Amino acid sequence: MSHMHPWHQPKNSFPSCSCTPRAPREVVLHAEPEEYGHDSSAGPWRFRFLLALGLVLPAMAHVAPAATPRLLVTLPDDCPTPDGMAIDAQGNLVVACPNFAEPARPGCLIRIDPQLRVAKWVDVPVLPESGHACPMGIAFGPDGDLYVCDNQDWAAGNGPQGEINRGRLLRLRIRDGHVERTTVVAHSISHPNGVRVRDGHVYITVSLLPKVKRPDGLLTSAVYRFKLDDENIRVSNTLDDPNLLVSLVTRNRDCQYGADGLVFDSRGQLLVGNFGDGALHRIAFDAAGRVVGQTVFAQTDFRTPAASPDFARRMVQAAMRTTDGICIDAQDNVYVADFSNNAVCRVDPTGKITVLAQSADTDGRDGGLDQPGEPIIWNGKLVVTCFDAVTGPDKVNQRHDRPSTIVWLPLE
Ligand SMILES: [Ca+2]
Ligand SMILES: [Ca+2]
Repeated sequence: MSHMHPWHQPKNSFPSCSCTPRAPREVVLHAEPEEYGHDSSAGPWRFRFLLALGLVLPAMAHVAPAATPRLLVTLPDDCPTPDGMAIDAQGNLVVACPNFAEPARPGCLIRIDPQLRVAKWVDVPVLPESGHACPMGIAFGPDGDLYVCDNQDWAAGNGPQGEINRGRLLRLRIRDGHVERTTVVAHSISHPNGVRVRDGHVYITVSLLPKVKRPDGLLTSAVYRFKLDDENIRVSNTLDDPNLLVSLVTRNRDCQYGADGLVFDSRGQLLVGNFGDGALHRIAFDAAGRVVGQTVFAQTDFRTPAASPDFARRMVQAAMRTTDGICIDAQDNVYVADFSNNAVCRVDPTGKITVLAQSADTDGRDGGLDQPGEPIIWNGKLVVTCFDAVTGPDKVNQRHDRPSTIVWLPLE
């Protein structure tokens, strides 16, 4: 499954784990990008790993009570694949539904009010050439317009090598249940995924940049930044794009999928999940908004190759094996959807990882984590969408199944 993003991974024969929920584990690991191992047989890397393991094991002895995820809502048929979320000015939770698992259903937004009444809000305007829209990350701007990552062709790709090059960043003005105005902020984007708005700019992650070729063959992904009022910017998906803020490399050859969730901390630093590496990158800015540094401040300790016979057994024991959507609390604790492990983690500002909850393969009706895609803090709860669409040997999720769900965890 090397060089295949999660969607493309074949249906797997991975046996169900029986670990729901499991006791949280804490892992402390600080790593700079150059410390990633790219070859499990490499001597220096192995040494560093053993060194890290020696630091990690004592920390793993700490076990806190497990949180039990509970069902928040069961979603209507309009939304078989819930993903990104945002809270509107009235306190409703808005959920993006790219509906990759059931593409005949239009990509839409649903709205959940504080009384947990669920209703479809709007269909997202389609790309005329494709006839569909696939909203993933969403974020409200200061004027109430909603910025939407439309990841057009994630499931199949649309370019000669299966690459994706017609993703869009949309800005929607929604009034009275209708899309009153649609602005294409940027287009021709390869795999737009997460979005955040801050200080006059909109930031998106682009999880795959296959046009960027590295000598080592590793995947490049990126964060792009646009002005809130930008329109019709064509992105080339190369490192030459003026709107490219920072690029990331994903070192894990078994999961070549890069920049995903993103969020700003209280100091204005941008945190970005590097999905396949199970890592959180921290990007610092100067007063003028220029990038002045990128470090990895938290990363999984999991290094078992997918070809290893005990991969399936060990993968579910890893903390923060993958990093999908992320959110943050007022104390700068980051909450991470570990998509591949059916788990949710917390990373404190020092980089300490705690697995808060983890589920075995589930259809979701038990309130379990059925492939968590994104967390958000809403009305005092940690609310998590269950994407429930991707399978493969490295995924706990075995199948897309009803019900489609959003679950919650208590915040400590
Ligand atoms: Ca399900
Ligand atoms: Ca499932």
